[in-house]
Amino acid sequence: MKPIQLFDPASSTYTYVLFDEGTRDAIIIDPVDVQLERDLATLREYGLKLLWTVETHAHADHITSAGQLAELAGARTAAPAGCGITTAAVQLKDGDTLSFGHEQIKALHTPGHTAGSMSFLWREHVFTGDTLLINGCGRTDFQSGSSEALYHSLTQVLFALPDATTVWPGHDYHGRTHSTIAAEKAGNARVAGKTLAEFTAIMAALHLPKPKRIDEAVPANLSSGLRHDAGGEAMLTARPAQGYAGDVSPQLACQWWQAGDAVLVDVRTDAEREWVGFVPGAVPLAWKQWPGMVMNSAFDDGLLAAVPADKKVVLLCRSGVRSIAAARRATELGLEAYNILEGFEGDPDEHAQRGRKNGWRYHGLPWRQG
Ligand SMILES: N[C@@H](CCC(=O)N[C@@H](CS)C(=O)NCC(=O)O)C(=O)O
Ligand SMILES: [Fe+2]
Repeated sequence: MKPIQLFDPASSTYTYVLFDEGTRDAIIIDPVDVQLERDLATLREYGLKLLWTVETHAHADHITSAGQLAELAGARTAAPAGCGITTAAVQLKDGDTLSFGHEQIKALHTPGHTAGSMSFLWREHVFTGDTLLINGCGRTDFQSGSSEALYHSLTQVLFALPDATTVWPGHDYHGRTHSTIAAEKAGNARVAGKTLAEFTAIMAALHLPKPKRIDEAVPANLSSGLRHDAGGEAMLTARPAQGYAGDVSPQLACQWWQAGDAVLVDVRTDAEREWVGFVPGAVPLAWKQWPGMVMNSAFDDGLLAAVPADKKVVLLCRSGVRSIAAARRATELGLEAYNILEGFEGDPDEHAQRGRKNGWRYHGLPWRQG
């Protein structure tokens, strides 16, 4: 049994989908935001239920789709505890396992590329993220990288695995797909047969250019990819969007709502509302659309009953993903529909106290302040 290996050409990132052949429960490792549709299609094609999204580290070169997959496919998010990805539902420690059906992966803490970096062992396969690359390894010159730590992770943790273990890297920049522990132990140009001092000298002499998207990607990835559209000044005009009237800030939505110009519809599930908090006066109307599910007529009926023809509708969810789908549907039904950016997400400082199972957080939403 082999993992499904998917490639993002823009960042040369490999994403992996593993699943239990009987139950069809699945896990995805290092999903990339711009490949969301491809990944959802893969899940549909194989008939899989996504239980987990897992990160090997907080990436510097692309943005994860973990947060979006959590919303759209119902997955839970997991990430290495040392990576500062505060939105991840499960903070993995060395040796922790995640189960999907009768299968499980085991987390191996392999610091060096970043201090929190992990590899994941599944059967006779190891997913090495940017710790071990084919005939290479992750760089150690930013994001808490350490060539000493990486040398230890490579030689003591990964090279201690059985020789026949298949190595599935987080990237390859030369079109190679996989390797083995035996091959890397014998021939990896940076580490095979090298002393720590030699390895450290090689790493110090790499002088690689900084990843192009690092300043945008790292902060976004610390929130499972959900917050890169957020921040800055409150936006007080609607921003045009594809397939619905526009995106609005929570502040603008609140102004419209309080002025009686708009109906506020909360498309989160009952469970989310209960855990995270209600928005008093909002119309609760859950948007459910898992892969393969047909149209949700309860949503249509509820929406048309709640929104008079002369009013706008502003749609709120947890992070601003489902509310986009709901706004598109509302538009098809003839309404002037807006998506509230960021949804109920928000203040990261509150997260530690409020975040529960899925990292849900209270937002400093205008309608919560009074
Ligand atoms: N050129 C790429 C960055 C490539 C890069 O730095 N990759 C990192 C992984 S995030 C690395 O460790 N590379 C090791 C190497 O190229 O030897 C970009 O601009 O995004
Ligand atoms: Fe990386």
